[in-house]
Amino acid sequence: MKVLVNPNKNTWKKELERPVQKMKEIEKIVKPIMRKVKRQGDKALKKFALEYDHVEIDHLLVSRDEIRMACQEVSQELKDALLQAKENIEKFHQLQETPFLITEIMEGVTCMRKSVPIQKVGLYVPGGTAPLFSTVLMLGIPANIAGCEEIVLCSPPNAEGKIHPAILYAADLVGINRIVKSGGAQAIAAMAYGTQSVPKVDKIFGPGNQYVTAAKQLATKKGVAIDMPAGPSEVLVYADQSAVPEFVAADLLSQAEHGVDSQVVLVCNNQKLCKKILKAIEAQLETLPRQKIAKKALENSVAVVMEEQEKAIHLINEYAPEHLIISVENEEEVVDSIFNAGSVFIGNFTPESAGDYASGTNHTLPTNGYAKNYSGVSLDSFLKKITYQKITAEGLKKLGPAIEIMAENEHLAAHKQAVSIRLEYISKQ
Ligand code: HSO
Ligand code: ZN
Repeated sequence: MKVLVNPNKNTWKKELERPVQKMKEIEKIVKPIMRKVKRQGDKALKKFALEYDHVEIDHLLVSRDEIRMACQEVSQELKDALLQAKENIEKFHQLQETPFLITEIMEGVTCMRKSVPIQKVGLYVPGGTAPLFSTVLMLGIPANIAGCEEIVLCSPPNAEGKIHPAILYAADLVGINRIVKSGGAQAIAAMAYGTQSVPKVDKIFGPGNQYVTAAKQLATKKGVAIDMPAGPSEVLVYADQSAVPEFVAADLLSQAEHGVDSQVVLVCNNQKLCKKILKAIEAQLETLPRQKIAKKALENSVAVVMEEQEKAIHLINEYAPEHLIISVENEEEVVDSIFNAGSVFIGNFTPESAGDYASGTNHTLPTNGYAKNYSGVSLDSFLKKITYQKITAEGLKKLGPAIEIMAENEHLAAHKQAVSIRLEYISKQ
């Protein structure tokens, strides 16, 4: 982990650069995969399962029997934990519901707004080195609360042609019954175009590797929406003397273990504390089963000693971390000055893992600086808002002249006429 002491503002961008993603090269691989899925549907999905997952898949859809068996394989303690997480995530996302909005904006002119669910959504859950069954809850629960009519989940099969039992159990827990054994860019293509087993969806959600991300981005060109441009996980911890170095180290490592391309950033207010935290990282690293991955991620990572708090806050807002942990004495003041972060964790006893799994907030968050202009996934991500209006004759008499004059000045005579013709009619009544 490189250490910077009071770095000058004009060096921040360079010094805190995230590991680069070679999008153009990846697109070259992803485009033909997507084309094949578009043309051959299920047949292509099976072919790619053989090629990339090294397994022959007869039935792409997971059967009821497979789900039943998976439920038996999951331990009771994990089931209990998942239930606790589900309860909290459900509570927090239910509270995000907004009421139907109706107002008489002026006499005779009523405006309304209603949330309606996106009808068909596709959820992608990566397999790979860590089975992220928590993501099933983070996406499935708000999709259910929103009332999405069709929810399809794609996840890659393992060498035995199975999806991890905890992923299947979590999917069953949130009532998702169309689960497809397909991963990577081909799964995204299937949800974007539709195949015999996979319905074409309106919006695709979920994290994934660079191929999945590229496929999601290409899907947007075909009229499918996506949750956000996703990238590798990241965390920034802002600490002062009130922080516990061992806690900070553990939090940094918790994100570093996600992948070799993850990035973690430490910002602290003095060199002594920085040294203590780096030492704690070294010690804890030795005990981690995924230390190889975490070590690689630490090579892309930075510790910044920033003595002035104002500058530290400026740097945090410029970096716009996916996760921000604030472990400083004047936490409230600092929290209030943060504008760019996906999700914020406050105080010594709020590890980021809490939000990753079970506290209730969503863990699908903007990475790679997108926290400057994107929100994380929430109930809203599964809804659209439709506006309505109803104007009475009296209302049009009052509002009509303003519309007419605006239309005239935009040189749009037909717009004006749509009002004038009615006003004339009303005046003859
Ligand atoms: N930290 C990840 C989510 C996750 N962590 C799932 C563990 N499981 C999102 O950035
Ligand atoms: Zn995590």
